[in-house]
Amino acid sequence: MLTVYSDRHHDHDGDRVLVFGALQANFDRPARADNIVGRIREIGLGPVIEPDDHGLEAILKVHDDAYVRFLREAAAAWQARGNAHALSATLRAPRRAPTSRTPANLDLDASIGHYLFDTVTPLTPTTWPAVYMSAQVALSGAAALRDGERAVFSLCRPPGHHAGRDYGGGYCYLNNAGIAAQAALDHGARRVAILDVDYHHGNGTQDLFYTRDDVLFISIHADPRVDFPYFTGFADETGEGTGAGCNRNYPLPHGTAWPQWCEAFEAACAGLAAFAPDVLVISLGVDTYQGDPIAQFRLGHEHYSRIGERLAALALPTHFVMEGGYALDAIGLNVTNLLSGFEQQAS
Ligand code: Q9C
Ligand code: ZN
Repeated sequence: MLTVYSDRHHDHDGDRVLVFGALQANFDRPARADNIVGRIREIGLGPVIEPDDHGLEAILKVHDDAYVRFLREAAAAWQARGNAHALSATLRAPRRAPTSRTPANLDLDASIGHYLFDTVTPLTPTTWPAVYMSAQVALSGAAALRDGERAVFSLCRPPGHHAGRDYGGGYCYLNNAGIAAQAALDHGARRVAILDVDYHHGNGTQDLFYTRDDVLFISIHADPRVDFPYFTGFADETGEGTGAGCNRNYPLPHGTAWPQWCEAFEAACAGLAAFAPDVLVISLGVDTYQGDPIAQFRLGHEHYSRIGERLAALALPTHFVMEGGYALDAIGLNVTNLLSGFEQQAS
């Protein structure tokens, strides 16, 4: 399988983040992507190519202008005031404010609270180049699929599925999977399905496509009553207006092991097949692994092979887009097991 990858993710390294008032190591480390690409090269999964630059326009199909400007400029403005450490959120808007106005002139207090919904998503002066390149990795994966690849792996970092049209959070800034899905539609696909298997609900992706019927979004994740992102991912969120019925959530309890995960996965696969999309995008998180330091599911290495095999049986052009996974010693194996399982079944 073809992998699209750029070393530029190293530019994003907000090493310490605020958790419950204390500075802690950021779980989104550059080593995550390094270990995955290392393992891909080690087992010879296939060629690893650099992304092309598909420009900002494809990003702005999915994201708000002012939000993108904030991502590009806020950290430099912060540094120009003499701050060396990364900028991160400090406030949030109170409920029932009469409007959700865009803060004027990049006022930093207001902007950071308006655009970033948690304190674990820091902005450094070089976050933007990394985030931009991560989106270009996904756009290049989408282009390779159009050029006839059966399946492509976009090794994105930073991840994207918690980012919405005008906000970021949960280590995410631009929604790479959403950008790739929209690019597929803009190049002639009539329907795209996105299956999100990351441990956390893909709140940003759900939000991007919630009122649309050209994108089916299905997510299997930890019950939002007990885990991040807490406020979305419930089973009764099924889409609105034209998008009614085109959003499906499978929340599962802490401690979920393979049989229970697989049951939700089988239901999701049936939904994907019935939708008959032209392209399938997989938001590929492997934080469902039993050894993940921030998650509470119990999948083992071998289960990722089963997931890959089952996805290949859907017989759809498939675009894997990297999301979460924080067990540094296992992330490469889990990802390559899934992609190899897919390849073996597909061939
Ligand atoms: N004690 C993704 O997997 N919560 N994002 C961190 C640390 C945020 C996960 C709490 C989890 C974000 C892409
Ligand atoms: Zn996750």
